[in-house]
Amino acid sequence: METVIGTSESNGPVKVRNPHIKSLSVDHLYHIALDTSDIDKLESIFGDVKFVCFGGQPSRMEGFVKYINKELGLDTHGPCPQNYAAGTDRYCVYKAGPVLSVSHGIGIPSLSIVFNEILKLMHYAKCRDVTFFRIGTCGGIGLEPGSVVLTEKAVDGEFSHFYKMFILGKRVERPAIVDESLVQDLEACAREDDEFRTVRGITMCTEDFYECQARLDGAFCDFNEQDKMAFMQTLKENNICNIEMESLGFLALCRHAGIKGAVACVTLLDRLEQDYITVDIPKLKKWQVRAQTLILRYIKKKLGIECGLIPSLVYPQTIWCY
Ligand code: R2B
Ligand code: URA
Repeated sequence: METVIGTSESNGPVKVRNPHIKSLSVDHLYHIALDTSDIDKLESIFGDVKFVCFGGQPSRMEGFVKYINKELGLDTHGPCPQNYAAGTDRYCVYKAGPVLSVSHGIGIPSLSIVFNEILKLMHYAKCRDVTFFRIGTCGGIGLEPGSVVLTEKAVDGEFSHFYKMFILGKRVERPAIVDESLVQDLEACAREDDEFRTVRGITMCTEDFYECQARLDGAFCDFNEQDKMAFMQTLKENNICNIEMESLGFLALCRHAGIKGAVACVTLLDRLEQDYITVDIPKLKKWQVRAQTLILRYIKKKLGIECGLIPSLVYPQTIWCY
């Protein structure tokens, strides 16, 4: 089994690990409703992307792109997010300067489809040194709701950090390796005076929201409160501090693609206390911005904005609405 430590070196050009791609006259990125019939156009629109931020919900990712636009000073002509995947309602794809904001739906299968197509898009657009983030929500274990968790290791329900899939009838395992220095850099983006805690920890990634996350309130349940609490205790003993549904696939895909990737999720509830998410909408919106804020600070640092550089000088090719 491979045990490779994550690296933080820049990735260079975005590559696809598929020799057959070259022979396609037009590649249809079906689920994001884009194709390669005009590759120059793809490059002119997306060629400056350096950060791809994935999150579950389209509306959240639209909100995120507006936030980035504002914070990077790109919206002086008024907020005008264009959904480049408007030809489909499967996913959304927005752009603000060097940042792409993409929805991935729920679970690894949904994430993996849009990941494949966005990776190809970045490749065709000749992007270089791109970092991927998943900015999401999760259930915390013994953490105050509204905390931000940076995944230092993702594991499945058996506590294995291998993402398993079946290809041509064979089981293939790909390790979900976190880029340690990226996690450290993100951790350094937390501030003492933040009104929320940022922690790093192990994330359990499940195939389901209910039974696999030990919930007693799904349509199916063959265990009781005691069993559930015993399992929560096991999670704690294994230093697992949050549960969600994409981190394992996301980190394994990033590593397989040679892309630096990290996962930052806000906890919506403490699973030691409850199963049902009771947070009201205004609070939920406020909490969701927390993980986004951390990523924004990282992006600003990388762009040198905190050093006083003007964004439009860093990214002269920024265009407001394509
Ligand atoms: C967190 O929240 C979603 C389930 O409600 C899922 O996408 C996840 O990982
Ligand atoms: N997302 C999950 O997958 N689980 C939770 O408990 C909350 C959000």
